[in-house]
Amino acid sequence: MIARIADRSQIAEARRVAEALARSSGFDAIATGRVALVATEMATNLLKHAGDGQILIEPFPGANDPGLQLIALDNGPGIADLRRAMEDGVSTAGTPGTGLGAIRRQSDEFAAWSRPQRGTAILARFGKPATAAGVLLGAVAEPYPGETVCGDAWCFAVAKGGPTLLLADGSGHGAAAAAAAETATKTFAQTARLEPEAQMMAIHRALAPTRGAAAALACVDLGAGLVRFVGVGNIGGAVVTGDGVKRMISHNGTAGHVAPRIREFTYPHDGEATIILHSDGLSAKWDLAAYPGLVASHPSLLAAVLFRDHRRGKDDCSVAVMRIGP
Ligand SMILES: [Mn+2]
Repeated sequence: MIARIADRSQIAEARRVAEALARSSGFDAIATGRVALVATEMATNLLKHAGDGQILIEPFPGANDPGLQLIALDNGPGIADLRRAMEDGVSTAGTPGTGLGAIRRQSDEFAAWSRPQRGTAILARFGKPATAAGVLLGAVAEPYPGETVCGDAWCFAVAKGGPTLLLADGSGHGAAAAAAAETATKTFAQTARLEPEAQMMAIHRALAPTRGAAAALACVDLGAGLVRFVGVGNIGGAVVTGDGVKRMISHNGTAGHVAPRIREFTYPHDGEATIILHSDGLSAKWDLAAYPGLVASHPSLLAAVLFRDHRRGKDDCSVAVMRIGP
């Protein structure tokens, strides 16, 4: 969920929400305390350095363990020297700069991106995320405003063809959309021995009793230097390499109901690539040229900054990012 931070009373609210998610995710008291402390520091920093901002407080599914992430986002002046700001005792606002250093110490994974005039994004992750050698994952998924469940879902697996990322956007929003998206991720996880087109076919069949979903999966063939992409319906897909950004092609349809063409498209990569999948809750008009260094930062920060600036607002919104490299 999104904790808006515009005044001091919202610091405690962000802390409460983060604590509740940590407890319901199965974190022990000590880990829950660390999550609460980071939420407090993030909220305090947003007020102090940017005036206002938001904290995305989300589960981040681990392989076997609970996981969650907090991402602080603002449109403030940005931090000119991130490394220096990390050192305790240094703060551009003239106060003891314990914020970023404390957040880094308390979290299991930490990353930051900031540029003058482009604001700041800070990630703190707790628990071990599902991953594989040479693969870094990030995502944000937030429900339709006012809903408590998100009708979009993503999933990662090392499938037959290689590391594979799936994103599903259940039709509409609310519980029925979430159920359709969850059927897609479960089927995806159970069919990792299949090739991409066969996996999507299985998802299409499994979704028949549900409301249906847009779905896309991207499989990285490391040996052949290809991204293999299969999409049904409106999921935005892009592969970013040293040669630039290539948008990937989905066919029209609704997985579970109408999918006349389930077809794989391939895109070359040179061993290093960033794959972005997003639901139509994000406008497709994003341009990475506006965000120097963002594509090389943590995938959850890339997902979160696109969310901050390009969320449409009247839909579930999800962005999942997979980076492969040496
Ligand atoms: Mn949607």
